[in-house]
Amino acid sequence: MSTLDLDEPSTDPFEVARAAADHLASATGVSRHDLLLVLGSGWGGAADLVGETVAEVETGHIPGFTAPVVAGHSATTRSLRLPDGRHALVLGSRTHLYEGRGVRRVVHGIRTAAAAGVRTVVLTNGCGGLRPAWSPGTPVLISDHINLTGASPLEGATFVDLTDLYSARLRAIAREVDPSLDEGVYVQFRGPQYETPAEVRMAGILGGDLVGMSTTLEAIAARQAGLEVLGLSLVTNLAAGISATPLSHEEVIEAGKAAGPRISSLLAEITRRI
Ligand code: 8IG
Repeated sequence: MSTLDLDEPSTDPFEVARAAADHLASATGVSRHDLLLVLGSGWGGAADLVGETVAEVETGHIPGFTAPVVAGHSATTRSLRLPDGRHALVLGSRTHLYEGRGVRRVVHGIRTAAAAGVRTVVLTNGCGGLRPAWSPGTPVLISDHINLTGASPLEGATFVDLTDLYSARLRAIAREVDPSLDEGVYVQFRGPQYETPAEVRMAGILGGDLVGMSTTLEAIAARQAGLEVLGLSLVTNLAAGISATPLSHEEVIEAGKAAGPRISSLLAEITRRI
């Protein structure tokens, strides 16, 4: 077994992350990065206004990463140069828990970015909304989360404080950019099936506003690594039972496309200020 095999329990995932960061540094020619942007469903084109692409790397070639499985997700990692000279890594795809490849793979991008020098991460996703006022295509700031996956990226007795996990400072900056942005609590289910209407009602009773299949494990790993986290959800559909129509992956892709221009400029402007 290679010492870089994330599936091997004796492997140190942080060592694999350092190897991935080394690979990125040589493949991009950028020795340190400042920010990480993770692009979820609907956010694929949103990084184009953030900065100038310095290099593009096949994600599957980076140690510890695997090629994505979800249609509509891209498989490259980009290095962007922001107008002020800072460097951002952009992950155009993520590994989801429902893929069954283990939590280490789900958070490997976060740990790699941290090893590459990143101090701030913007986690984006497409999700279902519980508030009828959030029509498909509405961006929402994540204020907190409820992790219903039963999983954690932390191994052993690793006690990490999650107070203010979704940085109030970064949320305030986002609201300076767009004062109309609402905030909500993101509830992660394991998926890959969407929720039943009863599960959506449960999420609402528990204090949730958004339902999705990503983000919380990455946010936890980011906090463990000492990163500051901003979470941005794009409500691509009303959660099951909130609207009368059934959910479809096509609807999700369509809402993402329609919201493209707004969320692109939103992400660019926020990234510039954080
Ligand atoms: I896009 O309604 C998208 N992802 N769990 N529920 C869950 N994940 C989602 C949803 C949704 N929409």
